[in-house]
Amino acid sequence: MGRAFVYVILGGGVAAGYAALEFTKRGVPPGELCIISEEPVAPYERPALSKGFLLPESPARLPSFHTCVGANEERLTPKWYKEHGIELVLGTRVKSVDVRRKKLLTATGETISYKILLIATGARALKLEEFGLNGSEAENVCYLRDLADANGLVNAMQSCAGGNAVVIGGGYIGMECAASLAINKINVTMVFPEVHCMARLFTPKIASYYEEYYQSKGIKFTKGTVLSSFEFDSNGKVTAVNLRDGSCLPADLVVVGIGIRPNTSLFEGQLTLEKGGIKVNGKLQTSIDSVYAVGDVAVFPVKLFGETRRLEHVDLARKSAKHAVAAIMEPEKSGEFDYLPFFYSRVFGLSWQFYGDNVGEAVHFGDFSGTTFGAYWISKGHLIGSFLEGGTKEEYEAIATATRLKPLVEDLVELEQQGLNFALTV
Ligand code: FAD
Ligand code: NAD
Ligand code: ISD
Repeated sequence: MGRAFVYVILGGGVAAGYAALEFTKRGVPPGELCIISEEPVAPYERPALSKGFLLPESPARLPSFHTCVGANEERLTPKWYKEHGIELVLGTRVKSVDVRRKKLLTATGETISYKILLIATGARALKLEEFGLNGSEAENVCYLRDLADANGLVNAMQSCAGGNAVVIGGGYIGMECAASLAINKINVTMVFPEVHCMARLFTPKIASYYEEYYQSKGIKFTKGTVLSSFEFDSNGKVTAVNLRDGSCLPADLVVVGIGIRPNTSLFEGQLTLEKGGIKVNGKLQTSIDSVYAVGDVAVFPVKLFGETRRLEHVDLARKSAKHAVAAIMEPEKSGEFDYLPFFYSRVFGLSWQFYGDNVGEAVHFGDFSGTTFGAYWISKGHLIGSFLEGGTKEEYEAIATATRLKPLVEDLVELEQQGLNFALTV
């Protein structure tokens, strides 16, 4: 015997919180919806963990950043779920799913059945061990994916005041954690294999702006190499980081951000997987009609690009969750998901937004020695991606609108001269 629900959300992260809000907006009756999460707390805005949560003064703490405050919606506290008759099964890992029988088995031995399953299992941080290294278990080696990791990082930072941190990885976690560590007065060296930071998105010109800004805050860069091993003390704490280029960096703290893997393993052999994620259609529905997937784990059709993608960003988690619930609750009224990819970050006093796709030729604009600059990406004669640092709300809206329109661009020199005005007047 076990419990039975009409709707079950598997995973209790960003997408789960936004899906719950949408279910209630669409009138889900009390007792019909359940969220099962391995995390011990109700869904929260994960982006806060590398930003407000790590501040030395007045840091963000739950309950202040439960979903759905990140999109200026209601804040869904545990009390909210109770009042809406939504069952929160927290601190509980689902260890198997049978999509034909529509049943889940939890690690606590409970069977939970559903009519409709919404998969929102997100992703896990890649470990050094997966690259043939060891040391992840040392108490001063930190990853950052969930609240437990963030608490561990805060503790590690507190025992390392004025000391040395090595940040492994030059992506989002690397950049945001390096900034937070510097704000906490820790000496930071970033190590990554590429020639510049944020290689998946930034052009060399954009990257050099951020690298110079970081250097002005005391952050050092060791580029074009990777970790080869750690030195440990007799308590198993890391004391230094050996790099493949032969250099050695002293370390009181190591933060690792070397990418993620979507949590798909429960569904291997049961659902169609593609590009490392769970394949869904324009209704966010998987290869089994009663199962939907959203957020980091979903590979979905991006109509704008005419191909499927998996994206690892919070806006997608929020919007795909909302669309999936609309498709579940009112299938006849809901259309195909038509998503404009949107990424952003905030570090120190900097803030950027990106819309669309970063393929083709990049055309830079604005003042790279000042505070507002950007880039457009032109592919097959059309503008298909836009990046802006230091914009106003109206300017960000303008680059988003322009990117969605995919306007024809005949003269790249003229586009460069027009800069932001191109988006503002398109
Ligand atoms: P998640 O939020 O990861 O939630 C997945 C949930 O599923 C978790 O609660 C997990 O415990 C649970 N789960 C997984 N497997 C099981 C299981 N078997 N049983 C039970 N529960 C399970 N994106 C941006 O666009 N901007 C940002 O500034 C930004 N900052 C970020 C900062 C950090 C530190 C991190 C880690 C990510 C950040 N992101 C940011 C990315 C963004 O947070 C993710 O894209 C988003 O959280 C994805 O939402 P999700 O619901 O798909 O997955
Ligand atoms: P990432 O993919 O952004 O960056 C991974 C980085 O790891 C690469 O840039 C590379 O420099 C480095 N790397 C890869 N293999 C390595 C190796 N063997 N040794 C050393 N370095 C190596 O991933 P992340 O920074 O770990 O971020 C994790 C997830 O969190 C992503 O999904 C990301 O989108 C999300 N996140 C997003 C934001 C944001 O959107 N503002 C902020 C934080 C986290
Ligand atoms: O999108 C976000 C983001 O970047 C955060 O820090 O949501 C959070 C919230 O603003 C919650 O504090």
